Amino acid sequence: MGTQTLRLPRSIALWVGTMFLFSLAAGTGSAEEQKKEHGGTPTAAYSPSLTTLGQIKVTIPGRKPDDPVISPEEFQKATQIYFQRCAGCHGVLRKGATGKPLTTDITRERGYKHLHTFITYGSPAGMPNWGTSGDLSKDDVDLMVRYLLIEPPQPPEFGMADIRKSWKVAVPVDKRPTKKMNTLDLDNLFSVTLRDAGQIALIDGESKKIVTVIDTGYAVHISRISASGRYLFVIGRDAKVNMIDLWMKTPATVAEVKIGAEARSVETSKMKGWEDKFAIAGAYWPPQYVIMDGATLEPQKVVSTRGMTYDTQEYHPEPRVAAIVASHYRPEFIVNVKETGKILLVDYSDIKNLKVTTIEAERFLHDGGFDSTKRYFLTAANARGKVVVVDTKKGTLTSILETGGETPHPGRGANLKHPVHGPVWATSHLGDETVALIGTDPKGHPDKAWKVVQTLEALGGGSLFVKSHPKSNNLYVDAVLNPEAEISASVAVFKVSELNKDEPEFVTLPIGEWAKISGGGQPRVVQGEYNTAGDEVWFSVWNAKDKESAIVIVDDKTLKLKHVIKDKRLITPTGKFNVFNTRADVY
Ligand code: DHE
Repeated sequence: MGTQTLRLPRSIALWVGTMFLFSLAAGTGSAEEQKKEHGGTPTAAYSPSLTTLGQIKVTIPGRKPDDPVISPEEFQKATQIYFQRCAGCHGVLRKGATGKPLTTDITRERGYKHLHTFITYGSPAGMPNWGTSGDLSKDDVDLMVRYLLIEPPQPPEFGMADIRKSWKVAVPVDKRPTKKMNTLDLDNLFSVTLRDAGQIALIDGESKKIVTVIDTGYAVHISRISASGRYLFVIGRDAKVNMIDLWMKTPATVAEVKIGAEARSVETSKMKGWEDKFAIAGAYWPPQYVIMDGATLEPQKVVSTRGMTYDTQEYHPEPRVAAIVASHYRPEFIVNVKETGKILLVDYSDIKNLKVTTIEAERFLHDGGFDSTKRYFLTAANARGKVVVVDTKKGTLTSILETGGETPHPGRGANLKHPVHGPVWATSHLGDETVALIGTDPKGHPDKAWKVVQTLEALGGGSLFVKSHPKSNNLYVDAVLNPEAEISASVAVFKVSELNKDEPEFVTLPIGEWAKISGGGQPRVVQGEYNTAGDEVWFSVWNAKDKESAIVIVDDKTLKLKHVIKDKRLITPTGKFNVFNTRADVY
């Protein structure tokens, strides 16, 4: 175990962080210079994609006489590439998001050659070098340029009629068990995303054995658990929600529904008196959220998020729904709307007369979690380098602060008891090695609240998740998307009790090496998750679909390897959600 041996030079790390914005106005050099300058980056690799939308059949919209020649097959192929690679930054309708608009008035003015150069070589301002990286062939680049010169297709809406049509109850409520029918310790069960298999594995925390593998949506993303701990909700990128009954002899899907064409988030009602009553899921396309019955997933209400940006108050046609959490203080879901920069407090106590409080926050809201009291929701406006704090008890904005790093990405964050600054919440950054610790105790430490009280330096850029536990003295920081294979397969661990030092050192855990993966690949180590007792941490060793992956379990006290889970069924494991920690928001 070395100390600070794998740090990425700050200059590279900062470069990584500036890669979000696509600028058509960036300068051009020689082809060779451009090749050198515009390598692929973690941030570019992490740009939201619309994984499933491209599979919907589209037709070429209203052709004009001077449109470039393109066949219907080519148009479909280009649409698929566009949704997977480009729409995350430039928008489904090409009206712009973190990237510049690519509407035909702009693309036609720039012309074929200009667009060809940009797609081939990228730009220092954030456009990936799709051509020189080999991600797109010469023919694909040519196709994409022609595509951008034609009006974009409008993907279909997905309203209540479609949602209802997709709704299936496999086991009605009265046919479900009335008590737990298995001997599993449900609180210590882990739901593990098997991303590219479109499945989740339920793994027993004690024996570390796979209990069952359940088919879910395509490129499944996250799991959340009902307040009682009985029902597990999983969402695929294709917006399919599976509801799994953990009381069954072998847990299985009891209901499913599709709430849109593309989605990332699902949550359930947690307020006292409303446990297991409702579920909610948020879509990337169409931009909407859907409130469902918590026992059957029957859709109750679909609400569009289209509307004005919080600042310039201009219409945005496709503001995506990012993280959703459930308040512990009010019967409300807290819904991040990415592009308009609004946080919605959706009151589920009266769905018919739905009351929604709209908080002006910041654009590009992504992920986040609660402070240790579960009163304050801290969430990253990642492309703006900020964290927004919402008081979920009062239902108001508390603060918006700069984290000082490039592209904060907390996951749900990590809560620590800092030896000097009191309770703090941590976020790492996608764009550099820093970890920002933010004071969260306005009563006990008023001068520190909602300020960055300390900045740590971990392994390098490309971090997505931090993790700690109320019973632990450790803070774990991954570096999933770091370009260096050794760094992306390692995790940095800080001792919380030693954070009083001027430059706290960390220990590097070579998790990927510990997994002893056979058959090659370049596995990345992603997202720590504690067991219920808070004495071990699980990391995914995430390899390609056709390669061996693993889950590595670390003893939290000794920081030594405790166990490696390997199984043929463990295909592309990414997120892991311990039932107790997820339902009680322990992190
Ligand atoms: Fe995620 C959470 C969106 C890529 C693993 N991811 C989230 C959330 C959102 C989101 C909005 C918060 C959900 C919530 O709390 O309700 N993720 C996106 C994207 O748009 C993006 C950038 C690209 C995409 O096309 O999906 C993306 N995410 C990834 C990955 O590549 C990861 C590393 C691997 C994977 O499984 O695809 C990944 N995202 C995760 C995980 C969480 C998550 C493990 C939950 C973390 C937690 O602790 O709660």
